[in-house]
Amino acid sequence: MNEFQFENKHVDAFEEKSQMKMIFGKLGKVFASSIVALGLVAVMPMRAQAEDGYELWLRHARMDPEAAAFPTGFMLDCETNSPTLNIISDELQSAFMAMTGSELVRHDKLEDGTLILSSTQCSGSLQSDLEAVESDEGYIIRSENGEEIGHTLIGAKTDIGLLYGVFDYLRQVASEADLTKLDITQAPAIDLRVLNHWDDLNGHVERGFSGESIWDWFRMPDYMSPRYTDYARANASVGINGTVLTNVNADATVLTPRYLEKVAALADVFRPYGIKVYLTARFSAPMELDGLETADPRNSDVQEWWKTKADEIYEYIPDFGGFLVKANSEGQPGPQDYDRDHAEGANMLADAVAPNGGVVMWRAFVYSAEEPDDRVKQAYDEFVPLDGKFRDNVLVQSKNGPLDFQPREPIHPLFGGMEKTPVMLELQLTKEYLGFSTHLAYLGPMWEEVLDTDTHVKKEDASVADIVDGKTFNHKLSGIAGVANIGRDRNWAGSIFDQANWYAFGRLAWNPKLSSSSIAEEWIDQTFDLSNAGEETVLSMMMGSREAVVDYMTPLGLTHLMGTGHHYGPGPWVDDLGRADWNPYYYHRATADEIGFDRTKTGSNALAQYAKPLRKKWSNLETVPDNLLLWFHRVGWDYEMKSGLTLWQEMVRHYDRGVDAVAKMQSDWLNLEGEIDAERYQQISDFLGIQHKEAKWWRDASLAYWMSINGLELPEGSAQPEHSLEYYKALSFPFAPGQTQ
Ligand code: BDP
Repeated sequence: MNEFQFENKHVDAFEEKSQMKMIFGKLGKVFASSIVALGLVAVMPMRAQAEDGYELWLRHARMDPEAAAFPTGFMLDCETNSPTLNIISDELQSAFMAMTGSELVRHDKLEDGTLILSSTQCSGSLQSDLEAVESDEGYIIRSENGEEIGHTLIGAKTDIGLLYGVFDYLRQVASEADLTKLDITQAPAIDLRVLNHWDDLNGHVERGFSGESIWDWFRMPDYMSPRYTDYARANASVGINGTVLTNVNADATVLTPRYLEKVAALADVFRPYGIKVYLTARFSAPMELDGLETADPRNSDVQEWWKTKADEIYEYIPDFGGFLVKANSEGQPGPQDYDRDHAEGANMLADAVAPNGGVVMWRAFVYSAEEPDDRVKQAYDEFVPLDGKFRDNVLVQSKNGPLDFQPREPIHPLFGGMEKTPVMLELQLTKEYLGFSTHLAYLGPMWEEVLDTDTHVKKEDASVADIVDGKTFNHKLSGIAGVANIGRDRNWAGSIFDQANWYAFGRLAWNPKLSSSSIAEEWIDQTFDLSNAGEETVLSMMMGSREAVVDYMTPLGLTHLMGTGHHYGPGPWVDDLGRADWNPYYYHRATADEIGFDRTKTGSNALAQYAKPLRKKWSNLETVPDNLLLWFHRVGWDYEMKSGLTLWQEMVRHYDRGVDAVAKMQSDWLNLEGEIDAERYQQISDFLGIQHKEAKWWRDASLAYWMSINGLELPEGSAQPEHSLEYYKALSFPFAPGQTQ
């Protein structure tokens, strides 16, 4: 029994909780607003059991038993059994108990209203029904309304596909779909849907803002926290099928037997949920662990070492997924230390895992020891010449933009730039550059913007989504990675709204063409029990939240202005760090007359890395969107914007708009008091308070700095910064969380 089920089985406490939910929840949507309007909230009893967010989107709130054609029971039409099938039964039963208050009985023969579950794997049947399902992980959900008897079929080729189908079915229930008219065929568009944990073996999470690592390495494998099961369950519920357990800034120790035993224990927990385990490989591991003199990929002892190591790993974990590697970047060892290229390094590891079906995810986030003329050009310059040289089981993993998970970047030119190599998309769920876990920033719209961007490398549509899912260049392998925002906080992600980023990552990894607003709606449906008006409010807060962050941090294509090291708060003035491209100044280059980074032909010509239509659009001041202006161009402070305002006036307008948007989120949230359980309501309220304070800090400090450079006054009606520039410059945060160790 896991913690979710434990809570659900404590029916007494649960009943009381449910009664409250019935007042404000799905049952009471219509009545809730009138109760609030009548001022009756004050006399409501307090909830016996507060919600703290642990249950994520899998709370299975109580529903009106009359409202839907709930199944009368379920039947596992299977000849064999498996741990996954047991999970399916438990999941269905505990979900229906929570939602309806009564048991979903297990039938052994077909009755009216039965939910029938079957997979080719467990019954050998259903083959023809599943012809349209393109993947072993896909499924169908079909209402079959015969003359006498109606039932719903959930079918899949594998038990894991069936588990995904069951989670989808439960999502349909939560979103109040008509359960008598379901006709769903689903298959994931992307093969590898992987979380990347930047977790160190000592429990620290690099760029983690939700507590320590959930991996309790020290106590494993003798103590396996129930959280690991809950983690697997949550991932499976949104289709995530892989997890890289360790930091890309890797520690070779995880490859030693003592740790492999722990990794194997985790893999055992995750397996029935369809989740494979991957590890980060430190390129110099043969030297560190076994005293080899070199890690040169051309050295046969080194090659042999990796083969033996890979075989050893497969003894512990027969379905080990493979390696994720950060090499020759930010001081990490790699093949270039021996004058070899990325392909030689990646191929050596690929050869080691290939006999057992493993893959290598080789990161393109490279940052060489020498200063480039423009940092954003480096990955393309290093990787494109290697296209065609990688083994079949290598994917090149690229961040969404060419710099580093900024609030807004153009797409990375590697998407479309490499035809023969599958390029995997890396997104960052943890909000290193978007206000940590206290700022509400729903990242769905940002990822949608990236996935929808047409790379123009083909005549027909070749959006980033089409490249990543392998269709544009017909790749057999495809993948997407999300840098996890998960830690040991009770609510997992540091805040309730950060759970939505985990959820959205999974849903987009399954189907990168989904809209971020439909994903947000699903998440809201499952996370809160709101009136229709309440749902609308939360949806509009979420959908506008990322743009608000862009506005108050890095408007109009500005980028990388965050405080040094920890990336907390503004530091646009920083210009004295050891290397030019570590400094915010490098990215804006503001003088009394101009601001921005010229990436056209007259500047670094980074634009040459994009296909012609994109290059033309972004090179031209007439057609470049305002939101990328200063990323690609250097213009005067008095440059006339499309709005007719000067650049300076427009910039100030954006900063003001960002702060106002947070104030609006605060007041919108206040209106929801009483519709949301006290603990989650209060934390979100407090976090919005922090966000408002920090948005204002960002605005004030940035404007104070820009004014010190351009000597301009603020437009009329715009408030002066609260403090002097010296005040903001003097702030220091030695203990800000998540720093690199
Ligand atoms: C940067 C982070 C750093 C990571 C690096 C990476 O600040 O902690 O190690 O990315 O992705 O954004 O390798």
